[in-house]
Amino acid sequence: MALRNTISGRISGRGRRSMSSWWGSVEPAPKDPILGVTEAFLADPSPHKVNVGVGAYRDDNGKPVVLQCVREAERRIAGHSNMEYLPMGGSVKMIEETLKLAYGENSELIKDKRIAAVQSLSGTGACRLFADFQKRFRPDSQIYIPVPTWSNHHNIWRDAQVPQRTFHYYHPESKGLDFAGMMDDIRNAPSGSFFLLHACAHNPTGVDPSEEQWKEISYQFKVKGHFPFFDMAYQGFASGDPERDAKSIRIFLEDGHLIGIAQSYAKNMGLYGQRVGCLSVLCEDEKQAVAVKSQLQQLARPMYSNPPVHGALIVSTILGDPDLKKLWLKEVKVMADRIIGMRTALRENLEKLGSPLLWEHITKQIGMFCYSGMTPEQVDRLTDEFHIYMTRNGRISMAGVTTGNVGYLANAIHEVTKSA
Ligand code: PLA
Repeated sequence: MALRNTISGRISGRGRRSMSSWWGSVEPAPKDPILGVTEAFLADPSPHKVNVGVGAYRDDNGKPVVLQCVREAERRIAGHSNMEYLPMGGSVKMIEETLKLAYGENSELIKDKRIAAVQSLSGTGACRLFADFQKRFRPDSQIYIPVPTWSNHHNIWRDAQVPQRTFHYYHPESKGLDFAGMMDDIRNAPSGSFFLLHACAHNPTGVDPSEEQWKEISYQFKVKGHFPFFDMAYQGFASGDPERDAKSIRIFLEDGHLIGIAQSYAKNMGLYGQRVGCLSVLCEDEKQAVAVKSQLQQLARPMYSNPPVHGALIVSTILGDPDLKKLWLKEVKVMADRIIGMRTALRENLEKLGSPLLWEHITKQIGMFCYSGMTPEQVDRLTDEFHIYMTRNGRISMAGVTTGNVGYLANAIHEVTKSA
């Protein structure tokens, strides 16, 4: 007893100091510009509050949606499937169906086994796995990222320690694509550069190149020998038809590019929290694809070992059954159409209020988001005075707009922008 007292007495001063200094230098992290908005929304007690921050689809009553095809798949899975580990690369059946959506139902590339693909932790995990792969095997490379882009792209490639460059994408005055600027940047980048492209429904701008423009982009990539990495987080949300939304990728495939794709079922199947997606890398031949896949698995193993099984089962159950797949396609279209309807309603409401600004871009832009052109200060006023929550870059998640809140939203936007 006496001895213990003596020892603890001797070390206590120093021990206490070092214990308190373990994390003494850790400062609070800045709030995430997107998910931080949800946190602030949840903390607001106002009954009038509206969340058009994160891109999460809501029905016209503002409620989260579980698709009927998902409910039916869950019913079929329950009590039947076991919960064993998936292989490191994930569910073979899920990947098979997922590749068909991106590369085409009858793709020769799939038949020739030229695609290295692994199930990923949704779209974010696919991007991160690719960034880590890029760093490991092309350690001196950089990534060209559009301005603007989904904010997390910057974090992903930063944490993978891949240096970032940017390329022109959005033209603030026209509120459309800065095609000339983009093409210049593609031409001026060192040959063999990596480029991040949004396959469809660009986040946050809602501005996509036209088919003709994609063809020109693909041509210039060929000339320069660039590597296109497609983030396809919204397949189906642009046009309502996943097949049509894969057009950009198909154009690049026709031109014979070797590409990478991040796919996500968060939005188009409403599987946000299930974290199910796919990373694929198109290779020169089967042998290369086998090698690349083994290395992707090697990256996954010490990070999370293998991906979650439930979401993969849902996806493979739906896409493996023609009737359920048909139902899914119908439900994707319903979601896309409701968003398009809300674009029209928001624009019409603003025009009816006599807004001095032009709001044509609300209906011209595509996908989940409207890049409104509002300033951070105007967004702050929306939040402070009207309890409307959105990202400070002026992005409105149209998926959170409903018949019930569109009038309130339009009125508030009019109030903060009318004297601009
Ligand atoms: N890529 C893009 C372009 C995205 O917009 C998102 C999600 C992802 C990838 C990743 O999605 P996943 O990992 O859930 O599959 N963007 C959201 C959510 C919807 C977020 O920020 O995480 C957004 O509000 O922008």
